[in-house]
Amino acid sequence: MPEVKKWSTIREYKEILFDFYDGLARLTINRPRYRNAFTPKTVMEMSEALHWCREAPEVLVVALTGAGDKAFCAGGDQRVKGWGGYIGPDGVPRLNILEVQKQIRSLPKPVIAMVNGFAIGGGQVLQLVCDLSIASDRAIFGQTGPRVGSFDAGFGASYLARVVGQKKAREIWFLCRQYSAAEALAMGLINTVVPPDRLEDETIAWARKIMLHSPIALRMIKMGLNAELDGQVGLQELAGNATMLYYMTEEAQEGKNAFLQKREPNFKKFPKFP
Ligand code: S0N
Repeated sequence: MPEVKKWSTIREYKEILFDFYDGLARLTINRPRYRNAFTPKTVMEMSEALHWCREAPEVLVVALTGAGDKAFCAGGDQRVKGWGGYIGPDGVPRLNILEVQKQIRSLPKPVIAMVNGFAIGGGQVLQLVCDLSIASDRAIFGQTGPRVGSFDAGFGASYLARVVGQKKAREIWFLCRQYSAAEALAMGLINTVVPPDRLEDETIAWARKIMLHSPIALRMIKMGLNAELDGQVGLQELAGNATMLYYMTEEAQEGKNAFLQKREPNFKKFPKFP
């Protein structure tokens, strides 16, 4: 019997869908008319949803996808691109997708890109910064920046090069070609390829497998994998997680308790591992 999935809406938004099922939060860019290109408003909604995922203990894994069967995301909406960035309803030019990229990397839970179609431009970078990528065999990947007057020289270039190698990253950006899911898999850009009708089930299966594992081990390994690439910020994230673990020890509690009880701390009683 095929599993009946009862996705429940977490919150209503204008340009994204945000729902939950069995430990998995699903964030869907919901602009299929424009191949799920994002506007500043889409990005603000994504950012709020990701923040919610960070806070919610019931969310163990996050999936990012696009509405419909044609596109994951076609990058920034070129129709609202103005001087200095993408112009939202407030008239302010923004490149706020960069904040969302950082949020995905610092979220202490695995994020899986469920790539159902075109992942182009900033959409390709979005799938890239996710921890894992599962693609439909109809998915297409590529950058268009140099053709349409934009570029992402941050994660979109340097992290891409770490993932697929310098030569391939330069090819992707300089030639602005499109690559099939099979080609993306061969270059290590994604983790697996499935038929379109298997995409959701496969993502849920991967998420469930992850959910069996220690959340703290997962967050520490994610931060460790990021740390070297993200420089001081990566180190700060890793250190912050280490601090959280330290605060869970009696040794850390002893320091705080001694201060509050106006006595000298006794750290001698704690084990010293080699
Ligand atoms: C995705 C493509 C290949 C799909 O082709 P297909 O299936 O033939 O559909 P189309 O007929 O082309 O599209 C259907 C309708 O959707 C509209 N549309 C598609 N993509 C966009 C888009 N990005 N913006 C606005 N509209 C879009 C089409 O116009 C069409 O509408 P109608 O029916 O009215 O004609 C193909 O659509 C395609 O190539 N799309 C453009 C992809 C692209 O160039 N994206 C932008 C690339 N740049 C970025 O994403 C940069 C953003 C960014 O992340 C960033 C990061 C760091 C620093 C700077 C930036 C930055 O913003 O510059």
